[in-house]
Amino acid sequence: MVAENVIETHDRIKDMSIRGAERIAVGAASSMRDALAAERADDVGKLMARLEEDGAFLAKARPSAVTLPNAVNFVLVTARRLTAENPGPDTFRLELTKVIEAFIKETKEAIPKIGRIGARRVEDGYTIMTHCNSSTAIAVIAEAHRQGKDVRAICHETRPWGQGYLTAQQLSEAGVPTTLIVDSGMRYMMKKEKVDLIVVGADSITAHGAVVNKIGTSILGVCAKESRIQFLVAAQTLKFDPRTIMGDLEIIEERDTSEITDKELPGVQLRNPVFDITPAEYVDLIITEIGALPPSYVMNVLNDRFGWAKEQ
Ligand code: RUB
Repeated sequence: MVAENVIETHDRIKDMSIRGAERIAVGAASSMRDALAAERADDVGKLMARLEEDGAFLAKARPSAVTLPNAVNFVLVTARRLTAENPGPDTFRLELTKVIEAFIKETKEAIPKIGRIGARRVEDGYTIMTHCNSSTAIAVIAEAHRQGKDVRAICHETRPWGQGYLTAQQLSEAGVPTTLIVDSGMRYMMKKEKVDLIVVGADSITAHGAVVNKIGTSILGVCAKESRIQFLVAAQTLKFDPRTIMGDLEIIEERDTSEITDKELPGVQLRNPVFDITPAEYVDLIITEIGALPPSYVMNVLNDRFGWAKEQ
């Protein structure tokens, strides 16, 4: 049986009370750590079975959010490696908890680091456009402002959930002069306001450097290319999706259509895809905690950093 706290975290990820890729990863890893602490079994095999069952259940909560399976896999791969050393149950718990806590710390420190690296790409006087609510993209814009650069931001409403309202609020609270527009105004405002830079986040990034992010991001990419505006993606390497190495396609989540409207529309089919894919050729740089990378570099990171190619 899946641990109760894990079911609760799963449900909160699914209903979006836990949202945003970093919080999803931290939430998943912490719930596996807490379930391990609460498990009374005193044999490593049973503890491992607990982790495997909880992990498999958690990973299903949001199919497009790669940080979820990455966090779960990180815990499971580490746990499996530990069992190979034949530890006692106490050592197993202790060692695994230490590694999970280090993972959570590193994950939380990645965003301010990306903010500092990304801010190097922002010049004084820049108008920056962003989409949806990415804490990583916000970190870049807010850090540039904190460093004394005169920057302005334009955000999109981001239908149907309206995450752009959060972004506008957060940037404004950080002191950045911010404008909120409807999604369909992005191309008009890009030209009208002479946008200098686009910074968006990512839910996941494929081995070939394509970016999965909130629906509308790929339109922004096309508009940016048309206007020769640099398109930056701010995302930690935990978003790089190892599943795509062997040619698996990203799953695009479709959410309940009641999020779009509660109007009766007889005979009309409603669809609510919430992410889209921006091909690598629309992306200038991916700003990560290990530096600014061209999209073609993602495969090297998956290989060098996570050893994924070797694990396949
Ligand atoms: C959020 C979204 C964000 C990315 C990156 O969508 O698309 O751009 O998750 O966010 P949702 P961050 O609201 O559907 O989760 O940079 O904070 O990880």
